[in-house]
Amino acid sequence: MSLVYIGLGANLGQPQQQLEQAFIELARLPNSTLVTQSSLYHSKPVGPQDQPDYVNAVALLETTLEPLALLDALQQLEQDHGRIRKRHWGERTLDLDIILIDDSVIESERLTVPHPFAQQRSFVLIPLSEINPELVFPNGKALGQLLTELDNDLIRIRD
Ligand code: A4P
Ligand code: MG
Repeated sequence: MSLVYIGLGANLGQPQQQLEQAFIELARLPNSTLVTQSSLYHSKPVGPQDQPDYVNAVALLETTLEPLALLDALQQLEQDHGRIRKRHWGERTLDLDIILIDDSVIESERLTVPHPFAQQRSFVLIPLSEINPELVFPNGKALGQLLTELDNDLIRIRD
């Protein structure tokens, strides 16, 4: 049984609805339980600036799926959302990134965990801190410390 943090992002179509739907689908993954979901946040695009703002969130999943089986399942969900990937760091209908799997460090062809950019991205760290403010990354960096080094440029979407 692993605890997995998943980053959700969308900036095409109806981003907010895409993420609400994605939470429902994550809860239905085989051998998995959706433990918690963060609030949704508006964030400015990181990468190319000529794309719409994003809606971002983080989910905590408990699962017995192996990491690559989980990646397959998440990529299938992205496909089901009609994801079109135009360019690196560019716009998308749904992006599901594996942020952390327990304290695991994975560096394989298809999967890098922790997600290589998670520690620099407020749109990952702020929702993460809502779920687990005490979290420490496998490299020993505390989430609380990382947050002090970043601008809080997110706007929380009220229910
Ligand atoms: N892959 C490796 N490690 C992982 C992992 N931990 N989780 C591989 C998920 N996938 C992982 O991903 C390309 C390949 O990465 C996958 O096939 C998988 O085998 P992708 O999402 O299909 O491709 P991409 O979009 O070209 O790149 P990437 O690196 O995933 O982009 P990011 O890092 O997801 O960034 N700005 C805001 N405000 N909010 C956002 O959510 N997102 C991006 C995309 C850019 N700017 C953003 C946001
Ligand atoms: Mg991705």
